[in-house]
Amino acid sequence: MDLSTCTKIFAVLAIYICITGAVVKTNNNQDCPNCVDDSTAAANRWTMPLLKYGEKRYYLGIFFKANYYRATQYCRFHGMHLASINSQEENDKLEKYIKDFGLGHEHFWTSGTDLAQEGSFFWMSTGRPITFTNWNAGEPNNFQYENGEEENCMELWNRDGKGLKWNDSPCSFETYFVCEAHES
Ligand SMILES: [Ca+2]
Ligand SMILES: [Ca+2]
Repeated sequence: MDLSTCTKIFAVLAIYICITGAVVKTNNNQDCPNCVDDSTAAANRWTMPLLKYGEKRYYLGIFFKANYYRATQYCRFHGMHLASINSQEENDKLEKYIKDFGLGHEHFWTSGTDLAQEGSFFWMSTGRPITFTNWNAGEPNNFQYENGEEENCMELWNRDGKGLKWNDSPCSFETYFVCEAHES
């Protein structure tokens, strides 16, 4: 084999490698145009810092407002539940966390509800009855609206400047929400 032939073979081989590489790359893009390298997925799993409390982590759903059901669905889709609050300390930590984000004036869904039985509230996230409570004065009042809807879903709301107290609210109300994740 003379030098000229060797050079030609090398050139063809180089072109082949380039083309093959390009095809593979193109195919990857076609198969999944919106895919990102999932080697960084763990670091990017959450889009904002989570409040850690014991074995629980709270996530604030503040990128869109949703009714109780959609908020529930969103939390579940991301491997979480709407939040439950089981002590004053937990309540205070969550309240501070929300206030530190400058969102203390907003409403936030929790998983609390009396949808199953009027007046009997439980946490949908755990299925357990609500024991610790932080209701605002006069709540829960199960207010009935003109369209017949009553108040069956529990939100955090700073109604009168006394902090994020609990209020039963119509489940169709669209607002922010708190999800909770458990370490496993
Ligand atoms: Ca009710
Ligand atoms: Ca109410």
